[in-house]
Amino acid sequence: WGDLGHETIAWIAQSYVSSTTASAIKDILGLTQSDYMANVSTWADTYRYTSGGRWSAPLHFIDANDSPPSSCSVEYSRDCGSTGCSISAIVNYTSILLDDESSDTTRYDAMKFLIHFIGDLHQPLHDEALDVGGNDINVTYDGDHTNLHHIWDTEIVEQLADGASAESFAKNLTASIKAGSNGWDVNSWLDGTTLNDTLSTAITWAKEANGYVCSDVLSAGIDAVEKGDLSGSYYKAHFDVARVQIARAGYRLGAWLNLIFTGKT
Ligand code: DCM
Ligand code: DCM
Ligand code: DCM
Ligand code: ZN
Ligand code: ZN
Repeated sequence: WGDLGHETIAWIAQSYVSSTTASAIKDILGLTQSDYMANVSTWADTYRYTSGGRWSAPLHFIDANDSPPSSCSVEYSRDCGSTGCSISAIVNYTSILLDDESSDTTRYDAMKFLIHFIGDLHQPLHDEALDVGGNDINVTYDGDHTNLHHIWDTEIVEQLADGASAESFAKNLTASIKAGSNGWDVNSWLDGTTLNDTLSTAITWAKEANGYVCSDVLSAGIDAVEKGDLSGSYYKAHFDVARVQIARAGYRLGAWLNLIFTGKT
């Protein structure tokens, strides 16, 4: 996701963390301000473009080697890669936060990475290898020439927020989560979420996101998205996927941090 997506996810998570969890996060980050999570949610995207941070670039995604739109799947051993992926990163940074022996600086980076990578894991094209996660699929959006990955990271999310700040977009989505609007079955959003098995939890979340590559993102194939302007009927047909995935990411990030710091969601 772009900045708006990551910041919105962080604001949603902030409304689901307990006061004990919030204090622990603020302590690790050394922040006291109201936007303590949103404030660090995009750091990982700046860091990966620095020479010292280039190692972390593969941790933003998992390249599922499936065949959309006919077949979608994520297989950790097939897809994670020798330099790591979003799933191995979530496992690693969760274990650092759970370990009493971790140093303050290790925990600081782990917190910033975890806030970002749980977000990215929910962007369907961050769970897809085809055409470099859609980066090599040229599309037009609102008259601009861009690529399919970018419109799912940014343009679709911005159209959805309709000029709202991340904080107010998050308020809107949090209200929908509480009301179970949009047909959202929120009671099922933590199915398979367990601190006893971070790997299987992250795989469950990745498979769900990857499934949307077949059902929505590329449901009509590559040729179909290379034609026309996707800010019209394509947006209308698929914006609900971006919306539910941002809502789920925020809700799960909050629950996950509660599990880490209090043992309960
Ligand atoms: N980005 C950046 N610097 C660049 C290129 C892109 O900060 N040289 C940002 C733009 C998007 C974000 O990276 O907001 C997308 O990354 P991801 O989806 O991994 O969060
Ligand atoms: N990306 C991805 N899968 C890949 C490569 C990149 O999901 N195999 C994502 C990371 C950024 C965006 O695509 O959000 C652009 O990446 P880069 O700046 O590395 O080209
Ligand atoms: N959902 C949505 N938009 C979609 C697919 C699903 O808003 N395109 C919501 C409605 C469902 C929930 O997510 O209650 C779970 O959907 P699924 O079973 O398709 O994952
Ligand atoms: Zn991206
Ligand atoms: Zn990222």
